[in-house]
Amino acid sequence: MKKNWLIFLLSISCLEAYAQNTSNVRFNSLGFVPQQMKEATIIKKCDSFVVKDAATHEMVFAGKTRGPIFQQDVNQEAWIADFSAFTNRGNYYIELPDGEKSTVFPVNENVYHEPFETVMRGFYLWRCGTDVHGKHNGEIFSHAACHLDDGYDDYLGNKGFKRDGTGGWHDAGDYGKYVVNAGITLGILFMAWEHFQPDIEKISLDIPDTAPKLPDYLKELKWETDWILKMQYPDGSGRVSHKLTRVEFAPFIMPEEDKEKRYFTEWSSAATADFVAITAMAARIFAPFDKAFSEKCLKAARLSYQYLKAHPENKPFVQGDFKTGGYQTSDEDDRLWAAAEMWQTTGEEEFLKDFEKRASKMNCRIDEDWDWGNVSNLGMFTYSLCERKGKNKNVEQTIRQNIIAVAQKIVNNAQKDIYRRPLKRYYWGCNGTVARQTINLFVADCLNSDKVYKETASDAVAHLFGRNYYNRSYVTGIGINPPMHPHDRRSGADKNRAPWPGYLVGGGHTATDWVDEQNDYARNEIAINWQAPLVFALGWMLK
Ligand code: 9MR
Ligand code: 9MR
Ligand code: ZN
Repeated sequence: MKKNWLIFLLSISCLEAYAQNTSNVRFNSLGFVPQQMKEATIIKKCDSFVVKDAATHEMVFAGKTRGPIFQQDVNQEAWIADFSAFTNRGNYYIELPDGEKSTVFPVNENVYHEPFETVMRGFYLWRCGTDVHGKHNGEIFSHAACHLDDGYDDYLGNKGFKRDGTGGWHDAGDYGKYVVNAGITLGILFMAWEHFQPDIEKISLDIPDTAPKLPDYLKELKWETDWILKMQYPDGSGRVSHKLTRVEFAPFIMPEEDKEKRYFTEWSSAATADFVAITAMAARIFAPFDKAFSEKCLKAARLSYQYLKAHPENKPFVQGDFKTGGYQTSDEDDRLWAAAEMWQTTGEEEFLKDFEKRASKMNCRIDEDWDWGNVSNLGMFTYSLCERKGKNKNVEQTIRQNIIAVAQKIVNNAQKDIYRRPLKRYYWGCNGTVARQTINLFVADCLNSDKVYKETASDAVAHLFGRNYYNRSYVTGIGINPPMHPHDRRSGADKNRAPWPGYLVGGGHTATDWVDEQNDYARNEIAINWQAPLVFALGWMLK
């Protein structure tokens, strides 16, 4: 009897998921801030729409749609409903002339708070070298302390020798730890702190007090920074190991069951340069809270910078025996970024000159579409927003113009897309890039304030939370019909039905081929470098 009831309830919830999935009215399922722009994409013919109060069913707004607009890549016609003028707090739904009703959405100032908290807490739940636990929708997600033997020096010519490489975050759905990917991730998270500190500080993250006196957000970033410091070679040279992983990927087991040996690998110049950039950032960001730690970071940054200066050639990482993530990338962009952060932190002219020489060589290029393989934007943004004196006017002006021109392109892309997706391409991890483009928009807004930048950024967030071809959220545990089967070893191996919460999945490789399947790691994995810009975007939306 009980079992039958369960099946009955399950089938109702499946039906509900199905109904949501086929809804023709798509928008940010997190809801809207009262003064924010409010739009929905409707993919069936309709000239008008109304907004109704979810409790009283009274009509609170009526409007005409714009459309039809046909879009090739999804092969759909769309009508756009704009109800920005409606600013009353409450819970509402959209109703079409034929009676179709959307799902219910809130309008209030706090709609981004919980998502920010859950998405940022995802980093805590990714912690390695400790037990973790977090609650979401009444369920507990937890594992015991893992990878306490990290790691071995066999590949650094010291067979069987173990030294401390514990801590940090797992990279993704796998349990490896990779410096290049940690670099872009921490860089973006530090940047979010530098710009949104007052708003971020108000949000408590429900994480253990592993760094007393630090705000929760910085506690979490220190966890990863502590680990990355261990990736510098113990020989005092300043070189930095490219990664710390097993030789092959682990099967779908919990992290504490993953007992294979893991190794510090050989260094790469890209990893070393990223190390410089983030330890330099860490030095200035932790300075007001922990002077000793700040000094330790800057010392480590200087050492690795000196090594790179003495060894200007690109030193690639070669996989050799390893089958885990490659993150192979040439180092010009990483070195540029390192120089920018060293300058911002110290003000020393050597770093400024180094940066400007490299920036000129790249024609002060700003990228519209960027990920872990190309972090020059991070260097360009830091330089551009830096208030220190002494910049070369020509370099400064060119970078500024390029930042604004590229942001305008991103705005145009989004405005042409029926789902307001700001990115033109689809590929492995492109949802992360959609989130990352909000950083371009933010920097442009700092240099040349215009409300269209933040509107476009909130459209990007809306896209990731349901205003899309699937009418689904791409973030586990949050928003409309979220992913249930991410490529994540913890989610696959634990006993909960729901996946670990708060994680952005990578997304399709065309406009219509995303699938919510665990085996499809190229479309449905989670990863720290996609998560960080989502934190950035939500951090911006807090204000
Ligand atoms: O699980 C791995 C995932 O984290 C990586 O992103 C992906 C690409 O490097 O590889 C996955 O591992 C697969 C391996 O490459 C091939 N055998 C099946 C593994 C998935 O379980
Ligand atoms: O995000 C990476 C993507 O850009 C690459 O195309 C892909 C194949 O090399 O690897 C992705 O990174 C994975 C890494 O290699 C291993 N951990 C999981 C990462 C996300 O899938
Ligand atoms: Zn671990």
